[in-house]
Amino acid sequence: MVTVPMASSLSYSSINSYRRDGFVFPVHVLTPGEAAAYRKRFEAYEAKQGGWYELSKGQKLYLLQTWVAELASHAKVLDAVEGVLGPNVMVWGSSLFIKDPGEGTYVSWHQDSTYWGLSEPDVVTAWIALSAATVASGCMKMMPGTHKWQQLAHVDTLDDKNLLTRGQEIAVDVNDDDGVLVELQPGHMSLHDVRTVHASDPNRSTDRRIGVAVRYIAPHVRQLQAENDSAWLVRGADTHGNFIHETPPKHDMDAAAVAEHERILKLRQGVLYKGVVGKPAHVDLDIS
Ligand SMILES: O=C(O)CCC(=O)C(=O)O
Repeated sequence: MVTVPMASSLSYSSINSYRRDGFVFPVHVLTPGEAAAYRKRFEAYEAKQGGWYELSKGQKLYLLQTWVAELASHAKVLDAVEGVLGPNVMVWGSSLFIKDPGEGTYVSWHQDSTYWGLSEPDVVTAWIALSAATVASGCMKMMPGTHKWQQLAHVDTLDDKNLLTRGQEIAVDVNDDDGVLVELQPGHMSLHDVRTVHASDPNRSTDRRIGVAVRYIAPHVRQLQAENDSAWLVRGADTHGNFIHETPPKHDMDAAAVAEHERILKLRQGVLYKGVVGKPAHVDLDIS
């Protein structure tokens, strides 16, 4: 039995599931109409930008795009995150996970913690669906209980169909059939622990699969691989001062935000690609 933090919207049984399995879903955070409006804003950004894949796989877009900042600090998202992380919550990162029908992109079995350089597993991802994530469209698959394992060894595949930064894959065999299929309707989200082993298959449906993954940390977490890491305080207080504070943009792509995003992304890429052999084609910044 666990106690539910006062402000959390998650029930006892949802928090128990998260603690037992390392993930919980579906959590209803947006109405279908709100999800459709966010999708429209994403697709307008994409059209203007010439593709979401630019700007390093859409990492930390909450520093450039107000719609991502709104999602990352959305009260309903934070009410649920608080249930598993506690009252003080910082956004450490965000990524877009888009799979277009027929393009064959996928995500290999991995633990998020592998290259993030973070000191503790008090890190949770909110994966917010802006279109239907189904078995056909390649929803995520989670291995229950694997968040209790230690950090596993991974190999970098650098496969360009793999949506992960280094195409990293766990170096142990898992039985695909043991994975729980995390199907989500637009406006629903899942929460998963930074050590939970997960993956996803290619999109074989006729619509795009659009997910916004926001990475939240508790303030006592530290960055072990870099001097100057940064995060955005979205709830409660920064009780430890381990991260430089970020601020979201006033307007989409405002000039100061673009410069700051580039500076911060370069530091972050130094962490995510540390020790990688061969620079992946999608890394658009000089990380040397
Ligand atoms: O979107 C996917 O299929 C995988 C996402 C993922 O690996 C993550 O959010 O940690």
